[in-house]
Amino acid sequence: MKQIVIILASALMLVSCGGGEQNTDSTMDNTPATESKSDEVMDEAPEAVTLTIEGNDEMKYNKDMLSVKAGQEVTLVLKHVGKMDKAAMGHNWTLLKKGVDMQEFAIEAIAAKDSEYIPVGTNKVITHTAMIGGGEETSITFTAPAKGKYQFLCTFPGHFAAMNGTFMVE
Ligand SMILES: [Cu+2]
Repeated sequence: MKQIVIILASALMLVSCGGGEQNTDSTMDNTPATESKSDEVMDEAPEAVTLTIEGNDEMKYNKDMLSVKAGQEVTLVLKHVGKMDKAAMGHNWTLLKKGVDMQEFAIEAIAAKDSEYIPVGTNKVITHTAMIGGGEETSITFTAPAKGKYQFLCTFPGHFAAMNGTFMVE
C-alpha cells in the first residue's frame, strides 16, 4: 500500500514539475493552451486511492504531506504503530476545512474529551478518523474536496504542534 502512495506522489510531482503540459509535442500547433487544463470537465472521477499514515509513541506521524485529486474517493488508513494506550497517546487524523486556524481548533478540541477530542457539531472539520491507541488501526473513506491546500492534525491534547501536515488537493 505504501508503494502505491509513493508511486502516486511521484506521478503527481512529475505532472507538476512538467508544467502541466502533457501533450506539447503533437497537438501544440492547433490545440488551444486551455486544452491541457481540462480537469474540471472530465467525465469520470479520478480513480479511488488509499493513503496510509502512521502515528507512533513519539507523538509523530510518518508523513507531513498527503496529495490527492479533487473529487477523488480517498480511503485514509491510520495506523498506530506504538504500544501506548489510547488514553495516554491516542491519535486520530483530522482534516480541517480551508481557512480554519489549526491552533485555535486544537485548543477548542481539548475540551471535547467525551467525543474523542472532536467538538460535537463542529463545522470546522471535513472529516476525521476515530481516536486509536497503540497497535490499532482505523480508516475513513471520503471524497476529496476542491483543489487547494488543507491541513490535517491529531486532536489529542498537545499533539497538534508535532502531529500535523498538509493535505494537497490537485
Ligand atoms: Cu496524537
